[in-house]
Amino acid sequence: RVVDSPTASPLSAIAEAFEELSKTLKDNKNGQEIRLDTFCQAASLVSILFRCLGLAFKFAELEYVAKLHGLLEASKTCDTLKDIIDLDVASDTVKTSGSCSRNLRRVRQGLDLVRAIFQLLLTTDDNSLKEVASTAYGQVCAPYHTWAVRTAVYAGMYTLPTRDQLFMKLNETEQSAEKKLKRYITASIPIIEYVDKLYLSRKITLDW
Ligand code: 1PZ
Repeated sequence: RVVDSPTASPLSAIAEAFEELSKTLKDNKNGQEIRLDTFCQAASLVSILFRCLGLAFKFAELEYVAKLHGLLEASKTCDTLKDIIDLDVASDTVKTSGSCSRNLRRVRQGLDLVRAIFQLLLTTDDNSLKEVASTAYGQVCAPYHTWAVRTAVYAGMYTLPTRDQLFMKLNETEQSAEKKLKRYITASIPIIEYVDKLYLSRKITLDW
């Protein structure tokens, strides 16, 4: 099968990777488990988006990549997302800084932020990304971030590229991007819900 190269069309690569992941949730023969290594591969494609945002979001990229790296290391010994939560539950380290369950929670928030940004991009044609990005961040991530991080992120919003510039960097036009944004939204929602259920079904609340 021919797969779009991530450099030629980052959005296609992202949409495709998440569609593959969400398929495993429908596929009963896997017992509907998501593999940690496959999850990390898909999630790592998202960091391409950061590189289109400029230097102000470099720190966000480094943060995101660090969490993913922790999960990737764990994938050498843990097969599935469920395994890392079970291990952290057993050692009472679910919320411990740097633990896999905590890193997974952070990566999940990043994926949901991208989902929210994509959804808002479909509802407006404002050429500034500031409103879209601020609204999405305020809904999805800000409640869980410290005051210092929130302040830095909102300040960084003034340095975002325009919508035109973003699509150009992604090798997209308005028309070509629309379908791919929708594909990611549709595919990511069940994955995000699945990750949340891993915590909730173990009586871990999601207020962190
Ligand atoms: C096209 C519009 C672009 C909008 C850009 C919006 C960018 C928001 C950036 C959010 C930065 C958060 C940076 C630091 C967060 C840290 O507080 C936590 C600490 O976790 P801990 O160590 O306490 O467990 N780190 C994270 O949450 C991991 C990083 C998440 C960044 C995800 C953003 C993904 C967005 C991609 C947008 C293209």
